[in-house]
Amino acid sequence: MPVTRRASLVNHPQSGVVVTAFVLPSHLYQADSVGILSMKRLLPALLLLATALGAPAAPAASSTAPRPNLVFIFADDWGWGDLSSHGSTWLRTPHLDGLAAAGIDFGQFNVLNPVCSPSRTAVMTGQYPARWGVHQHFAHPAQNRQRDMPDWLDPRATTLPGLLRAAGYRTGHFGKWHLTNRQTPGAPRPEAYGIDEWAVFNGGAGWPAAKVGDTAANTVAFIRAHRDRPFFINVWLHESHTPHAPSAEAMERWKHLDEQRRVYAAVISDGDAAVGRILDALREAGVENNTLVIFSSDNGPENTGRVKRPAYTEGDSGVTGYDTYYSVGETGGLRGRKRHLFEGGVRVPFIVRWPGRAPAGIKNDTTVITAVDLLPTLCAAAGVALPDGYRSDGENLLPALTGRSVARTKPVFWEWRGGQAEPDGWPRLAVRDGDWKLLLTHDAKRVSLHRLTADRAEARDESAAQPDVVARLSRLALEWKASLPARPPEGCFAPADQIVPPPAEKKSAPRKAKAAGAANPP
Ligand SMILES: [Ca+2]
Repeated sequence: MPVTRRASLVNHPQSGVVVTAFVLPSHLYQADSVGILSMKRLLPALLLLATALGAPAAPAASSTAPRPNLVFIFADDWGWGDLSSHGSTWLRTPHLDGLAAAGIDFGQFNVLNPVCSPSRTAVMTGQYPARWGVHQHFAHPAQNRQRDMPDWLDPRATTLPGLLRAAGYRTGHFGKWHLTNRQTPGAPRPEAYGIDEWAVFNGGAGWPAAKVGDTAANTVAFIRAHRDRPFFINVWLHESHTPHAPSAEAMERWKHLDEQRRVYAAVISDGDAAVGRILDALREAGVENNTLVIFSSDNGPENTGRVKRPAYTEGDSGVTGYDTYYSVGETGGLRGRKRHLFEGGVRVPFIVRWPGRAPAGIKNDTTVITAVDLLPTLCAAAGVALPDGYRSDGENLLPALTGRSVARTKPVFWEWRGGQAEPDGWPRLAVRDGDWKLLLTHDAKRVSLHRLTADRAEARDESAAQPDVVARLSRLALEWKASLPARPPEGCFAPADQIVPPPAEKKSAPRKAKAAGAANPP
């Protein structure tokens, strides 16, 4: 399905003034045979004009309107540029492109950490992951100790599914979990975080492990079972994380590509197909028009491995497949990748489809929306009040999901404690306020300042020319850093006598199983 970009909300790079550009498909404004615009043709254009000028995109939901279902699809390591509708010249994502054509494609969505567990913690809690001591991915408990981390997300945290469940939603979680680790005994199960039904991989030690390839099917079954009540689903896809385990069908489709691109294109096709199956299920269940669907990714694309290794089985997910040599995802011109605070690591796709509320085919490049905004925004969409005493680090940006260009009021903060490989891994903190983003070391002695609205690629460091901006943003970042807890939360550690020492990773060992469906592994 071709993407039609009917209107774009763009930020003027020099003045910062929001201007509205119209790119109307020609059939909307072509004169008819007698030289007069027919009303049938003109009406869509007028509606579009009203929407773009900030008029309500659709009548506000009345008190009798059914509460919307919420489906949050979170891909893994899926780069901003890994969609054909984002300009990829070799990847094909017809279902995601169709989703964008039927909704809003946000150009400035940020996750709040460039790796998995902390990024997902921000989604679940609406708070910065460092507030819960989640600084990197949940690993073996011994490694978590070295990183000064808990072994799981503190179940005392207020969570998005927990709030929705308390308000009468049926909640499901299918696919990746990774709010603890497979080598971690004693971790609270998803019920402790507000999940009614789940089938996950990357869960805790001893949990029933779902197959990676069953994520869409499990989601579809949940939709069919709960079509008559409001529901919330986390769909946390495996694609395009390693080990890459493409289907035989997808591998056959892309056999004309070189082997690196073949595997990655097949993985992207499988992820896109999973989205398509879920969208089909919503339509077939008769709930498509009352369901808000979001597609996003937990961080930017994985760094491409230099050495081609044999297929292996990963300890965390139990998946057998191929390593990072095949991770050739793209950022769409953004600087950095996974594990970097530059935009390539933290700016990811964010597509919202909400029939009747979100206008179709809008591209919003002005609203800066982040992972911590999802809890307050989706609770607002569901009409669920936030509890007393809970304080989100994000804000309710629901108007943006109905087609308006909204300016956020809060700055955005990032922390990174992982590897510091040059040239893009060195920043330990980052802050964005308005157009400006500052990346800095913990002592602020090394900084890099970028005006993102004029320098999307973060190619020009303006710190020397803007000392006042550097000083202001450095102070903000260091004050935020000082506000974070010094220690991980109590009570979130595996019992020492139950911890099994980590096995050695067997990446080069002979393997019995092939990658799922990969009939002719490269
Ligand atoms: Ca990830």
